[in-house]
Amino acid sequence: MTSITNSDAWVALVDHHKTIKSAQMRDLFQENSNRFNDNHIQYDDLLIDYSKNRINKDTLPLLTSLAREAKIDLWRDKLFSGEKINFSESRSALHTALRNKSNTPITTDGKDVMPEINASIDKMGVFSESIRSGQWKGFTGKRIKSIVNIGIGGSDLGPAMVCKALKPYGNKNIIPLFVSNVDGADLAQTLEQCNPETTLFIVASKTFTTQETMTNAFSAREWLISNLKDPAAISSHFVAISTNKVAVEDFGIPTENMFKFWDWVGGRYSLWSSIGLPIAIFIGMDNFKELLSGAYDIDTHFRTAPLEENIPVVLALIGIWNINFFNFTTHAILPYDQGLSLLPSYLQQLDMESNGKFIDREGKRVCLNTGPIIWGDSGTNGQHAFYQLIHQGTEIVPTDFLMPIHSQYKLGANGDTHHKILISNFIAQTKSLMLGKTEDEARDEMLGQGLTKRDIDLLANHKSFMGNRPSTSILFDKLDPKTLGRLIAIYEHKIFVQGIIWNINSFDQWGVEYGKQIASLVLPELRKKDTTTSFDSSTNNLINYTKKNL
Ligand code: G6Q
Repeated sequence: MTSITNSDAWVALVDHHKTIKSAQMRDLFQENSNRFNDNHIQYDDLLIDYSKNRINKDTLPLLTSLAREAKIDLWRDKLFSGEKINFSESRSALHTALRNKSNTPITTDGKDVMPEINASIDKMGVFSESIRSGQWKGFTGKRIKSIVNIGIGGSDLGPAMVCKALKPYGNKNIIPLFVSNVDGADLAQTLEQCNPETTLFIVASKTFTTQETMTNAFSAREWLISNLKDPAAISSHFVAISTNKVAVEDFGIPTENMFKFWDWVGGRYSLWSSIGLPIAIFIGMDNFKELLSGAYDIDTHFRTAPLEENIPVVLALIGIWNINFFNFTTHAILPYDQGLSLLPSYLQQLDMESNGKFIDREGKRVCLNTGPIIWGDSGTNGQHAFYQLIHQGTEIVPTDFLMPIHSQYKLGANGDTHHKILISNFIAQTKSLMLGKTEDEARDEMLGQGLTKRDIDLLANHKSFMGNRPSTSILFDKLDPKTLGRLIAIYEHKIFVQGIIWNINSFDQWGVEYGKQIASLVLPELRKKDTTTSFDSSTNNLINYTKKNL
């Protein structure tokens, strides 16, 4: 395939960029009073306002031509039909099958995956209900009160993020806890909150070989047995989610306590599968199905909406515009909802592990920037920390603001004191990032405040803001399971579209595998008594210094 940068659409965008690169959004808004109307998408209660990006009426049509040139529709069909588009691992990427509410057959390796998916959902439903109802008893006959998910990366971030986001829907008698880091502090501090008689461990690992997860799982098992004084307790307190039946059995977890998933589900796309078990236990299977159904809505929208009105496509194209034409290579996720405080870390993995790649599908080095650096924190906390750089730094950071119209919590007068303050902060931020404040405006403001000419001269530049900083606002009615499913699926498909335009495989993760591989080289050296000499001098000395002082 010839590089996308040689395509007619790309060349046209390069020309277009020359004409718009110095345009100021404040002028564009003044010139076109319909700018918001022309640049937003409404889908049910979701409102996507992308008008505060550095675009004009020609930009999106040119970008959608690029998407057409990259054959987005063809790749979209390959994704949904189960074609092995993750060619470097010879796998399909069938996370969409996990929420395929239509239940139409989807085939990979000649086999329809839907019957197994449906059976897995049923098994999750029965099990989660038995925990929630108290029918499932711990070894000493008590009901389960804490569920501890032991997993890392894709086997942790999704369920952790969703359980936090949907806490208002959670069972008040169950505490979901998540242990991921092999740093013993993580497990030890979690176990301090647990009673062995009422704790269920969910060991979540696709491979069941991941060093961090297995180390934590073995220590948790030891803790349980030493407290309950009987290895037979394992079957009442441990379940596993994995593709590796043999390793699960070897660990001592009976097959009936094992929840399956499949190698065609990538870790970071797996919260829809049995990896979502902690979610199902916490919020109940009906709510878990709502989450799936929200994602299914967006799958359908992604497959059917015209490119110009297609939310994941438009967000992806605006991202391409910012990254590849303006060279804005980071992207901040700023949820104005405390429940979504883990969304930036979740999307950091989803995006950076999917598109942080420099080799294209043909095995050649890419000649353009690919995945941006994703970061962020919940509003308004970020405002009192890193927004300084977003407003006045030398780096321009495109941002996504996410905002529910209604809070799940009613506080203050009329029950909305907190929420109105939160909303006003979000709106004020997007407005100011776009408008900025000219030096004259800063001077006038200070004059009005009664400052002396000397002080005004001193401060005028410091108190001016360049503005013209791109942001996209995503509004929704409230953070419920269906909406969260929709939001996650929007980002999944956005990332997919960008990967197609960059011609990279968004579904492998050799960088993660590399980390797993190199960890096993150093550990034996740390365990040896002799001085290590086999690596470079820095590595040898780090190992030897540690050994000497351990
Ligand atoms: C996700 C990655 C990675 C993976 C973890 C855990 O897409 O592959 O984050 O989820 O390394 O792997 P296991 O589930 O096999 O323990």
